Amino acid sequence: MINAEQLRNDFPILHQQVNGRPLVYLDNAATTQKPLSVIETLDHYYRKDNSNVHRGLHELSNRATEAYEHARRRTAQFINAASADEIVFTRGTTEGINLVANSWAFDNLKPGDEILLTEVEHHSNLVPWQLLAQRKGLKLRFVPALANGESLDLAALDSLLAPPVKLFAFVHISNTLGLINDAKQFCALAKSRGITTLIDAAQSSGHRPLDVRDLDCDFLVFSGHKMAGPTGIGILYGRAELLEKMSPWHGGGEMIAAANYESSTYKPAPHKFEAGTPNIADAIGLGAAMDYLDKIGRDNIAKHDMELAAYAYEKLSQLDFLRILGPKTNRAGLITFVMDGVHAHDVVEIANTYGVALRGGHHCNQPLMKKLGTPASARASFYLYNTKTEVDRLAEVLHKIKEYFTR
Ligand code: C6P
Repeated sequence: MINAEQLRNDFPILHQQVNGRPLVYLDNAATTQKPLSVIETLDHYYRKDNSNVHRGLHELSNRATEAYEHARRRTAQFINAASADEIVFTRGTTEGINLVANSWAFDNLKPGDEILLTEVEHHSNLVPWQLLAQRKGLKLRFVPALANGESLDLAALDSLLAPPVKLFAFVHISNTLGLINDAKQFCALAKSRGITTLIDAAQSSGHRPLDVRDLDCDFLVFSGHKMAGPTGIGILYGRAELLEKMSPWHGGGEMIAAANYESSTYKPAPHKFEAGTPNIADAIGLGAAMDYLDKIGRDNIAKHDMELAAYAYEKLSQLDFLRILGPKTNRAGLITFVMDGVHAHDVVEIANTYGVALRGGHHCNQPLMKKLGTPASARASFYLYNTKTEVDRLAEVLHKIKEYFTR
C-alpha cells in the first residue's frame, strides 16, 4: 500500500504555506504536482543534452533523439501497446482528440454518419466532434447520464451502439463525477458492431493500470500533466492499421519523406503526425513520470485514490448542506459537490484562504452541469500524496464556509 506521508517528500511544491496554512492541494484532476525525479530529468536534459531531434548528426542531437525515442518506447510499454510506432506525441488529450477528428474521422466519415458520445464528456471530447459534424454533415448522439450522474444509461448505450454510428468516443473516468466507465466492455460491444472506439483516458492514465490490448480500443488519449509529468505533452495511441492509413493533420518539417513544390510524401506513423520540432524535453519528462508511477505501482495508486474518495464521500455526505454529484460507490479519486445557497466560486475562494486548493465552476462539462441542474460545483480531487488528514481539513473548512454564509 501507499505511504502518502512518505511520498510527499518527493514533491517539493507540497511543502509550503498558503495564506499562512500548510497547503492542501486537492486540484489534481486539473493538474498533478511533479516529483523531484521528473524535475531533475528536465533539468538534466536542458543542462546536458538539449538539441533538436531526428536531424543532427552531432552528439547532443543523437542523445536528444535517443532520449525522445526512448520515451516513446517507454510509453508503449506503459500502456502495453504492440509497438512504439503506435505512440504519437501530442500536446495533450485535447490535441489527440482533435488529431483523430481531423484525420481518421475526416477521411472515413461521410454525411449521415453518426458519432456516439456520452453526456458526461469533457468539452475536449465534445467540441472537436461538433466542429467536424458541421463540416461533414454528421450527427452526434449521446448516451444519457442517469439521475445525479450516478451512472450512464447502459440499456440506452446498447441500443445506441448501432449503424449509422461509426465512432464511439467516451471518457474512461469522468473528471466531474468520478464515474468509472467499463471501457473494456464498451469497446467489446462497439467492436462486435463494427464501430471504432476512442477512449479519453485523461483522468485514468496516471491513476490505474492501462492496457490498450486488453481494452481492445482503437484510439486512446491522455495528458502528461495529469499523471505527475510536465504540461504540454500528451499521447495519442492508435492501432497500427489505423495510423498507417491516416492522413497527416499538421504539415511541416520532420514529418516528410520527400518534399517537392507541388506535393510531398510523408514518413510512416507516428512521425507523419509530429510536424515541426516536438516537445522533446517534456516527452522525456513524461517517461520519467511513468518510471515514478510504476515504482509505486499503479494498482496501489488506484487503491489509494479510491480509498480517499470513499473516505471523502463518507465524511462529506454527513454534511447536510452539501449535494454530492456522481456515484455513491466505486468512485474514482475525486468528489464534486454543491453547497446549499453558496456559489462554488465562493466555496473555492474561501477554501483558498485556509490553504485548501479546490476547483470550482463547470469543469469543462457545461452541458452535464446544466443537466444536473446546477451551473457550477466545487471539486476536490486526490492523488498519491494526499492523506485522510487532508480530507478532514477539507471537511472542517467546508463547515466554516457554511457557518460564514449562515451568520
Ligand atoms: N480536465 C479538469 O480540471 P488537456 O487540457 O488536454 O490536458 O485535458 C483535457 C481533458 C480531457 N478529458 C478529461 C476527462 C479531462 O478531465 C480533461 C482536463 C481538467 O478537470 C481541466 S478542464
